Amino acid sequence: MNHLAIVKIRPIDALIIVDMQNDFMPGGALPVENATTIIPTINRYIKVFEDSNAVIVATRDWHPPNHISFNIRGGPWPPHCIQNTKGAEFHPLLQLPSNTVVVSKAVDEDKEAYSGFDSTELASILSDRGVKRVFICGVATEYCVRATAIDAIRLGFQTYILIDAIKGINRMKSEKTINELLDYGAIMLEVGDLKG
Ligand code: VGL
Ligand code: ZN
Repeated sequence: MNHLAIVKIRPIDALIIVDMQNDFMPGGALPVENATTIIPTINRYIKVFEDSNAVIVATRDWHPPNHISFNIRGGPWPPHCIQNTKGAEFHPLLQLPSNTVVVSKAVDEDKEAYSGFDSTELASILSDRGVKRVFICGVATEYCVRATAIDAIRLGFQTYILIDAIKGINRMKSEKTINELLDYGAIMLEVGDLKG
């Protein structure tokens, strides 16, 4: 961001695209305002990581119809990202390569899971591939991006937040999240800071 450094992407880096699903886009069941505006930038990141033979992960919220986070069960959210529905599909303009690692989370009807690492194979997939650094983008900044980043840091990955490719639900909470993640040791990057 300060253009003090250019980060060169290597095969042992991973791009983690968080929850870029129809239900989180404008018109969806749980829309994040302006979420589609980050898609062209995410596609630029995808191109850089693909050209560098790096790992590309897409997480998805993948709830059963009676998930504990839904209002009908006393949770905070309207029903969203229900398994095998249109709303749970990735946005059609997202240019995911065919070898993208898709990680489904919050699949247990009695357990909320905001982090892509929570009860998934993500940590072992990354360590199997020798990944040391993760680069996180997607939605929502203060929920699933936040939780995924905190877990990544705790697991020992050098963690970069792609600041021009995240969107939050609440602006103040999102800003607070950025400061919190900086305190935890995350590094903020934008697409111009990367080199393929
Ligand atoms: C998310 C709210 C509910 C997210 C998922 O992807 O940030 N937010 N479920
Ligand atoms: Zn959810």
